[in-house]
Amino acid sequence: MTISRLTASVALISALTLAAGSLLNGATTRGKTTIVVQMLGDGSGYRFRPANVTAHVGDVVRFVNVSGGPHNVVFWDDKIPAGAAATLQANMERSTGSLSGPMLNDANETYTLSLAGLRPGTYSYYCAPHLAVNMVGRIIVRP
Ligand SMILES: [Cu+2]
Repeated sequence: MTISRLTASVALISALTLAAGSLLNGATTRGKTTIVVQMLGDGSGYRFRPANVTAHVGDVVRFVNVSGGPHNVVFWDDKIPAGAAATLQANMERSTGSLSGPMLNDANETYTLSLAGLRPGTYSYYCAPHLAVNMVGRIIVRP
């Protein structure tokens, strides 16, 4: 093999390696994940379970009214990332007010919240009927 052909081969291998790297990076792109958070009210108190979840932009959080309802989800406007309110509000289907989700009155009723387009950071929320008994939770949104 001549030097020039060897150089060409090395160049080709380098190009293929770069291409493979790009494919691998593409393959690690996450799909949308649905995270379930239960809403509970029973002898152990009122709570979201799990109260703290870590998700990624584009994931979905599905709240399920398990017991002790009615429950809902309301985000504190000063306990979310700066500048995030408009997108969060737009993502809150059937919203009944500022950063407020609908009241879930029936057992097994669900509320689905998309995290699409949200700024990474911590989003803290509460259940309006049970804020006084500390029914609170938070979603940590990672890029
Ligand atoms: Cu509640």
